[in-house]
Amino acid sequence: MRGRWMKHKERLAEYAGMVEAGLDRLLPLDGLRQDQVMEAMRYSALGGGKRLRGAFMLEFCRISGGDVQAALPYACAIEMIHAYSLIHDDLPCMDNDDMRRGKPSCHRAFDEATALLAGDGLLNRAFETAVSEEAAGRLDAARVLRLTRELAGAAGFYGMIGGQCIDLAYDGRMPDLATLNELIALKTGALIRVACRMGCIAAGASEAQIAAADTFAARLGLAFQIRDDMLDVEGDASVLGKATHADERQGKTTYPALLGMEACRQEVDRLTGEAVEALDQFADREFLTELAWSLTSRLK
Ligand code: GRG
Repeated sequence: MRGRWMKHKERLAEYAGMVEAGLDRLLPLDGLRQDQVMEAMRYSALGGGKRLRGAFMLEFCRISGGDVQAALPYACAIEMIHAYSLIHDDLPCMDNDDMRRGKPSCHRAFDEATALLAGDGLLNRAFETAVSEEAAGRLDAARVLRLTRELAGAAGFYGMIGGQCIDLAYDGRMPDLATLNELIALKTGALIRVACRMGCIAAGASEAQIAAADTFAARLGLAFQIRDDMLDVEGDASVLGKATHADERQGKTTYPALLGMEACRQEVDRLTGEAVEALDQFADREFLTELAWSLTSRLK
């Protein structure tokens, strides 16, 4: 089991390397007057992060028989949106976190105004990338349209931003489990779901396969957030690259607070099992299966 995962780790590293190189190229420093913001965009988007969303997109594309190189700009676009959400999430008006990915958060390394603009810059650059000649030139127009529409929906009011809105609305109040599940399905789940869906869409997979990828990601997204909440309680800040006990300090309702740690552990396993079952639609599912199970005991 462990040996198999070591083999798959190499594929994850390969995908991460592809995304990193893509982001480096798509976020160039051109000697412009406004380069301070591009520096902040690069600071937050490059050199860190597990690249799980990008890897999910590329792997679903591969196992659906698609061209991984053609999907790469979209994987980079998803990671740009993820990086933007982390920059804004760390701002004093949101979670007010000083550390991210083992270094000062963007507004700490630069300043608040630059961090705000860097987040906005990454969000816009993601969509510029999605419809760029490089991306759109390799896929037919209907696929480009659907990929871009799905990405916009998942990042927006009906997706990730919607989740953040519900989160803010419950500041100082305790949501019940159903509300917390709904909030997390949007805030964390929407981007993970769209990454998996987009991999299938880029490859021209069947609607049944897109639905299966969606179910995999919805279950995994929830398990991922529960594990994230657990790491805030029992994780090591130096491994995590950010402060622990931040949820408690901010009075946030988390899964450990609602369920307790042991029930969280069981939920992570149960949801991951359900996620893996949904992969039945795909013949070549070993990497995603191993990756999903490895996330149940992740330390960062
Ligand atoms: C428009 C102000 C404004 C905000 C954008 C902030 C925001 C909307 C949404 C918050 C989204 C968010 C931070 C969700 C948390 C999801 C989560 C568990 C992130 C950590 O993901 P990892 O572990 O991170 O994959 P790495 O660093 O590995 O990429």
